[in-house]
Amino acid sequence: MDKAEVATILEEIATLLELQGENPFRCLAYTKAARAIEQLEENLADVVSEGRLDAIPGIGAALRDKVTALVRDGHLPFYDDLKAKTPLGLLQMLRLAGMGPKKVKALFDLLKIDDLAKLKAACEADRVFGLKGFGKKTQEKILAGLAFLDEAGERVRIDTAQAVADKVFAELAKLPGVARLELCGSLRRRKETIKDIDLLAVSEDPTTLMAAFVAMPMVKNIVGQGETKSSVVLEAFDSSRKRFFINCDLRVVAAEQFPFALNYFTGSKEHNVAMRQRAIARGLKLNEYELAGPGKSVPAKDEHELYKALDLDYVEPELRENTGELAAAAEHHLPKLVELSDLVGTFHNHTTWSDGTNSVEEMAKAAKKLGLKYLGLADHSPSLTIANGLSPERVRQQHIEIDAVNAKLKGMHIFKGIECDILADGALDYDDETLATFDYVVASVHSLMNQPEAEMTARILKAIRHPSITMLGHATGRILLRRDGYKIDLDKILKAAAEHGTLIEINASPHRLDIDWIHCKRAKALGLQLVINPDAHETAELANLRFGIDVARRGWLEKKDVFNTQSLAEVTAAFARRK
Ligand code: DGT
Ligand code: CA
Ligand code: ZN
Repeated sequence: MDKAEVATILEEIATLLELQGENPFRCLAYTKAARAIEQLEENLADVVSEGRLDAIPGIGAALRDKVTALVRDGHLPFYDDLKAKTPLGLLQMLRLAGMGPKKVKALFDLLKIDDLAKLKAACEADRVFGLKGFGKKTQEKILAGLAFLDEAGERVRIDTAQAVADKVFAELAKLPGVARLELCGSLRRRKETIKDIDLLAVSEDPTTLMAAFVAMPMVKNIVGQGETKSSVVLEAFDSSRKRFFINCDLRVVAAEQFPFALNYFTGSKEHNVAMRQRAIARGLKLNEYELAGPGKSVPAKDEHELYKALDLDYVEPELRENTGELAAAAEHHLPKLVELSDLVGTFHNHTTWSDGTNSVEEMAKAAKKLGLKYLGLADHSPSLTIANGLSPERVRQQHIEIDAVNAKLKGMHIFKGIECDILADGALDYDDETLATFDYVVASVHSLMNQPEAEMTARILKAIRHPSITMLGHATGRILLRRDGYKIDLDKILKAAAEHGTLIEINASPHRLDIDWIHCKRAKALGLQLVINPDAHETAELANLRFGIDVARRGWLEKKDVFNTQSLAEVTAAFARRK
């Protein structure tokens, strides 16, 4: 385990101990130790192996042994026991805004509340208000938090779900006798948010597989365990170290059923219904186990053969939303979807010049390592003061640095870009003279996001028509599971972009995925090109390009529809033409 993981667990222990009503000083010791480990400048594994943990202030003998166990063995029985004896309901209550361990414990001690349903009932009956430490406001806040959970249906972002699924695969793929193991459901279709993880396996020994599945360390609750289906609640932490829970179902089928089950459990439900109707129209019956005609079963060794049996071309999982894919498959008109390996470079990225955490050179080297040939840097403009936006003078200095790195680096070209704010009235955040010094300009809205629709639409239209603008960044401004986009007439904006040759970004940050896949389809129909940008604020986030590819594929985009599949020479020429 690395520093961050150890620190997370120590903080967790502090929380769990507090829930148990442990003495505050003991809890605080874990919090302090977590901070000390997190701020350690050296490699934690080295400190442990050289026996120097004791030298860190705040780490005594007991903590030393626990940290050592975490680093060496990757787990700690003391923590596992603590987790196991804490009910799921209490942990779910902790996730509500404003609810710390003290409050959760008080509700449990005083009102015997140990799950969300009881909490809701108590708030509605006005029994929480009036307890020590609980005002009217707190009670309202709890109810609002519960309502939000209901509405969001406890979905998680695709990156969060993917990280959990990767761990499950690592646990199960190593088991003997597992012939197939595949992801199904929304995660296989690469939807932007995920309710639960669906897995499908073929195994010679389902009993052992199921036993291993429910015994995984991440399992918080076993919902059901059987030979053909088991269901568990997994506990994990997202990238901002917030605890979350996600259901995971594992089904085991016979090898000959696999293609049918894979197809069924991949969905979407609407796609399945359309498939079944098509089978019926051919006198066949399709379900999760087989395709069958009167008195005979129609075999398929994989999904390709299943589609073929229904006179269809193979439909990629990302397209299975019943938005015309079956008609296109029947007429051999399906798009050849863009792939991650088609991307040659990308344009919307930040460095330490504004609010990024890596330098120009570090970003360029990381991009090269990913196999890209060019990287566009687009730091923030002056009005974004909290993000340390660049004044015209700092723009000039940054350009000198970029020239120097470009002269040094082989096989990687850095483009000089900027993420220029679209001001409240649609004006840009630099004078024309400064704008002319960039290779390209990403225009984005970051302020006054609740303008009325007509005003916001006019504001963005004005920017799109500005001759210096190359692309529109995160067009709707949505943050997944947190806030809706600005009120805009997106269709008007897409039409204007088509008219002026402005590119539309697919912001590949898994927090945004903006514009949405459904709008990609519309943009493509209008003849627009899109550009996939990770909006990376650190080197690791360049890899978020893969989530942008997911959106593009769900939006039926081909290589030619994506601007940054072009070579360095082509992009250079395109920028020169625009100027
Ligand atoms: P999610 O979990 O909400 O992110 O989305 P999915 O698509 O993973 O939905 P889920 O987990 O409820 O079900 C997995 C797949 O199983 C779904 O995509 C299609 C199939 N399925 C589930 N329920 C039904 C149903 O009532 N009818 C049909 N035809 N298929 C279903
Ligand atoms: Ca699912
Ligand atoms: Zn931005």
